[in-house]
Amino acid sequence: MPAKQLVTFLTHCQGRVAAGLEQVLSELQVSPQLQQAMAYSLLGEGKRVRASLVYAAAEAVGSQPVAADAPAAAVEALHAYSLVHDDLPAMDDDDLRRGKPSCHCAYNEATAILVGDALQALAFELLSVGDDTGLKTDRRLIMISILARSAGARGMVAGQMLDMEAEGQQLTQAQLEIIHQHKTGALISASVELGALTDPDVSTDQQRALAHYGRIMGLAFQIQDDILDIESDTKTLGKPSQSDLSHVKSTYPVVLGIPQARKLLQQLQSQALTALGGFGASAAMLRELVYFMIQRDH
Ligand code: GRG
Repeated sequence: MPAKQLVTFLTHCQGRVAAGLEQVLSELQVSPQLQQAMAYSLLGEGKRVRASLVYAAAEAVGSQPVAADAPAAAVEALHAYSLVHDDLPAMDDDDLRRGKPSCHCAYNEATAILVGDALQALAFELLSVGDDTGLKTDRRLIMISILARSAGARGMVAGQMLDMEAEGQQLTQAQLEIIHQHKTGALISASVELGALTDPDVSTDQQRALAHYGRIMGLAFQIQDDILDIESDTKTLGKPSQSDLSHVKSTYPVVLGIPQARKLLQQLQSQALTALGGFGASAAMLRELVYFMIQRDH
């Protein structure tokens, strides 16, 4: 059970990011079908871990939540795109996502491709459009660059490509770590970095420490995902369990065994907490998120 303070924090972050995303979706009026399918994939049951990391990192460096609204919405839009495309028949071919039919099942494959494309573009639009949150243009530009890097051929898409190429093969732990760091870790780490950048005066040391925390949590999050894929059930996960096994994927539990994968998670947990050593009470939510992300059940 997450700590009460974290539950309140997560609920607050979920509400804030949902309100922002609903608002922006309501302004898309050119194609009602596209708008509906985007809303279907973007709003609803997601845990909003990435948005919460943006808000928690912003809090750690002393920023107000309003400064984190645009980056939080952007990382969730980008994440939702990756899920829609990841579920496509040409990719993982999964029919269930967030407890309901995947986008291509609820609509059709072509619409799901366009939804992913539109959500990805929306992420960058959200970061680039100026408003009254106090984020200066040069900061937004750095954020766009970090998000683009984490999403593309140096980050998530590269990780997905390596993951596909590795299907049916036995990987070493080092190879697996590279895939996880890119496929899942890059966006999680970028979320923390974007949160840190909401403070115009954030120090290089703070940025380095938070980026280090983000990288550790990115890897840990995917290892726990691998364990849940084996140990949990489809209803709890809201997506098919045993998906990695059916795609003959090398994962941490497959390569190391579940006890060793858990031991590694414990090590990553203490490394992540150590990375926050230079922060005081303002990093309380980042600390709580370590436990939540590693001990989550879905
Ligand atoms: C370009 C065709 C094309 C495909 C790209 C980029 C990509 C497909 C896939 C990225 C791989 C991916 C989906 C990684 C994320 C893995 C992961 C742990 C997803 C689940 O995240 P949660 O648990 O999900 O945060 P919720 O639903 O809570 O938001």
